[in-house]
Amino acid sequence: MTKPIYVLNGPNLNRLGTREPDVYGRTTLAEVEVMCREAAAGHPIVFRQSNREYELIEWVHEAIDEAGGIIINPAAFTFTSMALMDALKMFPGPLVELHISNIHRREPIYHRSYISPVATAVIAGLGANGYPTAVRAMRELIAARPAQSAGA
Ligand code: CA2
Repeated sequence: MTKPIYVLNGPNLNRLGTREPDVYGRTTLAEVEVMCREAAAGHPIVFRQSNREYELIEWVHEAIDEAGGIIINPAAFTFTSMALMDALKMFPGPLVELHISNIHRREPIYHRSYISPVATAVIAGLGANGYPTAVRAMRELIAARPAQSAGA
């Protein structure tokens, strides 16, 4: 059975494409979801967004049992949430932290990610194209892993 790739999106990303187009572009989150499904080429995708830290943590717990890989744009929780970092640390598969903007070119408050130290890879600054890039990279990361035995 092919385990899905979970693509999780944090607070305010449901408003993508509606403001600050110079930083975040004009692509909406619904369009990003379509881009992810195209890049997945049939690999199942679970695509979700929440403004609640609790809900994102619950989805990471769900992914520990269900997902082959996690791509997460934690948005502002990147810089604040040790709880989300603790949950992601428990995920045994590949984890890609994703940002639309290059957070390292921005103000110093955007430079210290709680998530990067527990991520397999980080993608930042490719705009909305970072999402399909992450999905393609995730398919390769999953394919490169040895098959998991039942119960492992
Ligand atoms: O570049 C990214 O993807 C971010 O994760 C987006 C976060 C920001 O806090 C991170 O530093 C970088 C914020 C997203 C704010 O949501 C918006 C939604 C629509 C338009 C503008 C912002």
